[in-house]
Amino acid sequence: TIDTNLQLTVLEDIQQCIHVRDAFSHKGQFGHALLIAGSEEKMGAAIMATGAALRSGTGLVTAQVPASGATALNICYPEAMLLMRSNTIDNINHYTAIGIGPGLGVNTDSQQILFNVISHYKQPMVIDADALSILAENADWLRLLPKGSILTPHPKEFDRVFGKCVNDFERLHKALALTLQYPLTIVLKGHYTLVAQQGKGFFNTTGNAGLAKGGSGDVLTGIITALLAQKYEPCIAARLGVYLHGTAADLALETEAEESLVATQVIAYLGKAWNYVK
Ligand code: B4P
Ligand code: MG
Repeated sequence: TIDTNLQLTVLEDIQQCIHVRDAFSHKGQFGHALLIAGSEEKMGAAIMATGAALRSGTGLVTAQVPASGATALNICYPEAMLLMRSNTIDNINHYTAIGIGPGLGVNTDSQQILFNVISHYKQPMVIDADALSILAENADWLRLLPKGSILTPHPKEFDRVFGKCVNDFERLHKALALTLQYPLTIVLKGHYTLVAQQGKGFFNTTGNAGLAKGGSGDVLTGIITALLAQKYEPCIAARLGVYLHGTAADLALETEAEESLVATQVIAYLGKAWNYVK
């Protein structure tokens, strides 16, 4: 039965899949991540996704944001490059991964961007947050997503896209079944986040309730996009990303309580998390 396809992701699994960084390497070997995120009211999501991507190994990070948010992003992360919000993106396939959705909004411009991106981009991408809500309104677009793309819904977003489930058990089985139907990876977020691909499921074993706060999902999207940009296989990028995200939150409890932990600190602890898993 389908249940024999479930396993836990533990430290040894993660250690085995981490790419070694050659001493003679240069940034061109680690990919270029593009984040399409943020809106006038929700710039924080774009900033946090960008910061998380910068701390997850990719060579270059570009964020496409509304002009009103450019200064904030430049001040927080001068390492990132910027593109001003527009419905089309030049040379889109030159980015080695795209993450879309955090704080993007769901207006017609956001729909246009999402549709343009999924119809022109040819490599796996990460679809999160508002991009998932847009997809929920246009479920036919699921078929158009680049092969290998990763969806990162929390349970409410999952139900919005795939229909109401009565409980976690039904949601789990639906996620697994969907990955047999579509060439996608689904990251169903929660305490034991599930990564599903080709009918197989991997439960994460790190993280704590300090992550139950606004912004922590945006951080996860930045991490996974950066890993995809470095050519980690989608299922590995998702499992490693979720594991690192949870580990950063666990290590942050050295100095924080679950109550006081904030998403920007999860970003700050990514360095310790990487050292822990290597
Ligand atoms: P949104 O407005 O979409 O919230 P968000 O911006 O997506 O927040 P963010 O991106 O930071 O967090 P996300 O959940 O993506 O929606 C919020 C609405 O959805 C609210 O109405 C809320 O109640 C509802 N909702 C959210 N989660 C729900 C859930 N689990 N069940 C039912 N309704 C839910 O990402 C959070 C990250 O933190 C994930 O990586 C997650 O795995 C991790 N995390 C959260 N709690 C954790 C815990 N207890 N233990 C370990 N990890 C945890
Ligand atoms: Mg979210």
